[in-house]
Amino acid sequence: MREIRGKINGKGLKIGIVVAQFNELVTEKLLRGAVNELKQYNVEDDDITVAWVPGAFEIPRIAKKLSESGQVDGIIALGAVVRGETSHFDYVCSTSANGITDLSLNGQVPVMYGVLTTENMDQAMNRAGGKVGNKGAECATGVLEMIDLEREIISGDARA
Ligand code: INI
Repeated sequence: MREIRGKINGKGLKIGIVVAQFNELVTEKLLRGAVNELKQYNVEDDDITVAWVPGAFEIPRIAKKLSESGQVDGIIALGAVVRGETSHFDYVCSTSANGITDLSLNGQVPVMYGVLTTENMDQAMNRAGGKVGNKGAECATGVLEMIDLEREIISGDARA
């Protein structure tokens, strides 16, 4: 049996983070969680690019530009869509998720989905460093794991 698991080591890696300004109270906590975790795993401050977009709807376009730029090894998308605050919750959620999924499958580098979709602000805050952890931090270890996993598969090292 061949089992492959990506290593979580950010040394020398460049990471792009696309973060929504909408519900910034939540998203800045997701961002802080992601950045702290990346640094914990040896990503240099200078190797982190943070791009702020207006809302979750705009994330896929800018994430695509970053992916195509060749400037990053992986991307983290961060946002917070809260049902209580919008009548077009489902639309914003699905367009954002579909765009990020498309980029994840067809783009140049791994992409992590750190867009919270919750019924209310409490649930969002709980997932942004509260009772249920920090989705930004989860995405940080996840992107490092994905980058290594992909490299192992592409290089064939996994077969060694
Ligand atoms: N954008 C979010 O990131 N979260 C939300 O909860 C939200 N609500 O509630 O509407 C939201 N809307 C803005 C949207 O993402 C776009 O920025 C806007 O429609 C302009 O294109």
